[in-house]
Amino acid sequence: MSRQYSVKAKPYNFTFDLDKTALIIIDMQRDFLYPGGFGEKLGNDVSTTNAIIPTVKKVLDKAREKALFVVHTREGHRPDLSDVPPSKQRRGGNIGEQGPMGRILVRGEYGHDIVDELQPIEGEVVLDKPGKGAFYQTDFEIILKNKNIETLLVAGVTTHVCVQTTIREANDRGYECLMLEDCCAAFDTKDHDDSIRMINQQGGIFGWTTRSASLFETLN
Ligand code: TIU
Repeated sequence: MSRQYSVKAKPYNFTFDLDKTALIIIDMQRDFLYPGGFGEKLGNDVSTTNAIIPTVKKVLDKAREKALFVVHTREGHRPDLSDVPPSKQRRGGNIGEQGPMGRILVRGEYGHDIVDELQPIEGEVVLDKPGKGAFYQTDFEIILKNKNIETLLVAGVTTHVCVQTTIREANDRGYECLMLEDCCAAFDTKDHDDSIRMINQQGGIFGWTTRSASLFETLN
């Protein structure tokens, strides 16, 4: 049976083969979704990022039902902070500090982990990344290659930082990306809306965007 689907999207319908598609969920970590974490320490209100958890969960459930390959990323660093670029530390100076959810953005801490609702299950990949993009200093590309993945459905936070960076990196490497608009969030909704336009403009310069309802219509 064919696993080829077409979903309503901007700038035009997105066609993909489920067997060559991965769902990538970017940085749905407590540090970005709950008060007291990295996101809030940078001066942001985390209510917008927190609000997408149920929608991302619905898409994750659908992906699991359809046996899609799922990758969860986590932004964070070694406990000795040896992989934090000094420039990142200077401009987000609280990495490694003790917060209410443990040391900020440090691997192994409670705040660094993915929220309970979206915890990975057996067979799903967890990708720890030190930067914004999922390809930078990780084994993401070799994993996608080994799994025969050509297209990425992209969810997570924040739209204008780690989501956009990852989509741009993927685009340069030849992957087709469909960003799931209501499964992504920025702290400021203007940054979110601007990012959507940047991705799908100029005939899909970086990829396609759609809402989860369109994906559910397609994958019913
Ligand atoms: N600051 C901000 O909007 N985001 C990040 O620092 N990382 C991610 O987007 N995950």
